[in-house]
Amino acid sequence: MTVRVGVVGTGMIGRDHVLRLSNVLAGAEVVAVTDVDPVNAAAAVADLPRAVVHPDGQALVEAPDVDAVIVASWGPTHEEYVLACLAAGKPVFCEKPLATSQEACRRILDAEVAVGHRLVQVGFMRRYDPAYRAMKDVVTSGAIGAPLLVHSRHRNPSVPSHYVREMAITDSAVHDFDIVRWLLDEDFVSASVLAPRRSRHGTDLQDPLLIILRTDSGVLVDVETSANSRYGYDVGGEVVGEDGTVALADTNPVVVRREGGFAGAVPAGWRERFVRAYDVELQAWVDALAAGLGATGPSSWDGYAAAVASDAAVQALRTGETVEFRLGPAPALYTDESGR
Ligand code: NAD
Ligand code: ISE
Repeated sequence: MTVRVGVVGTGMIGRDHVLRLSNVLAGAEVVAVTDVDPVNAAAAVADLPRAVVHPDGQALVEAPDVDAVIVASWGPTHEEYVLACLAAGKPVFCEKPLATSQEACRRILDAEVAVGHRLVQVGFMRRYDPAYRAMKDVVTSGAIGAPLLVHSRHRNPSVPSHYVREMAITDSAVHDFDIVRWLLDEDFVSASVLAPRRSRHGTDLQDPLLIILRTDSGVLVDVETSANSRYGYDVGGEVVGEDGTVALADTNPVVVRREGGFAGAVPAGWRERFVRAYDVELQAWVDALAAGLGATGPSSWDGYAAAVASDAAVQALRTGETVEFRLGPAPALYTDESGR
């Protein structure tokens, strides 16, 4: 069975997903796209003569030949399209963040629970990255003992012009919130934010930031975000346990030695660093749909959990205070692996 996919938002990652589904992955065909910029949408499917450019997201979701939808438009538009997919009973892969506030994520949760089975997968692709997976295996095996600290480094060489101050939390650090919660298999209970003096590259951003979270069992997590590291896209992570540590390794096919030094390359951006993870996450989504499942992988609950941490961190940034919070119990839909 070929899954017929419609893509809402054909910017950077929307276009990548169109290409990925069309040229790299198996079992799916892009049959529809839409974007507020129709020229952009048409360009994304220039090589796919059968794909239709719809006037808006609602029309795409309702199109009878669209089996499933990818939402890759700007974060503030996600809620509307995910709710439309739920209303139409169609599976939806929503890029992170699931929505830009915990209240919006709650509305999605409520709608999905009312449907009665999972239909939403959130684009937390780090969970599909081989290095993060190997790291989780070590943590879960108990080899380093109980985790005590986590260091998470998230440096972007530069960011688009629409990236504003709090997006360091809501658009970037949400990845760290999700991956650490997944690595440790526990929830956060507080957030505070420290800001050093501003990078001269940061323009009007408060850049960089240090976000400190505490988990339920008392693990301290620091997330460093930078929007203007300049030198490359540098994502790092280390879990410090009672008996040892595990860290993401710097990987390079080659190391160059010259003029008294040695060097390897830092990835240029998220595309390069996580290319394999994007492929694996989207293939897993397509395979789940072909197998008759509405969704597997990161759920609306995971999107909600990240939004709760994000909202707390934004509040902490604004007030300078430590913000405490509790996630509460997940609806049964999200504790059953099958999502049914
Ligand atoms: P982008 O600005 O390049 O593209 C967004 C596109 O959405 C634009 O073409 C814009 O015209 C379109 N759009 C905006 N509002 C719309 C609407 N109401 N209906 C239809 N189209 C609309 O941004 P991007 O970098 O591709 O990011 C898109 C989403 O993907 C964001 O949520 C972002 O956080 C996420 N993202 C995730 C990753 C990842 O690593 N998982 C990487 C990049 C972006
Ligand atoms: C971008 O939207 C992504 O999701 C990237 O993975 C992340 O590293 C970047 O900071 C975000 O802006």
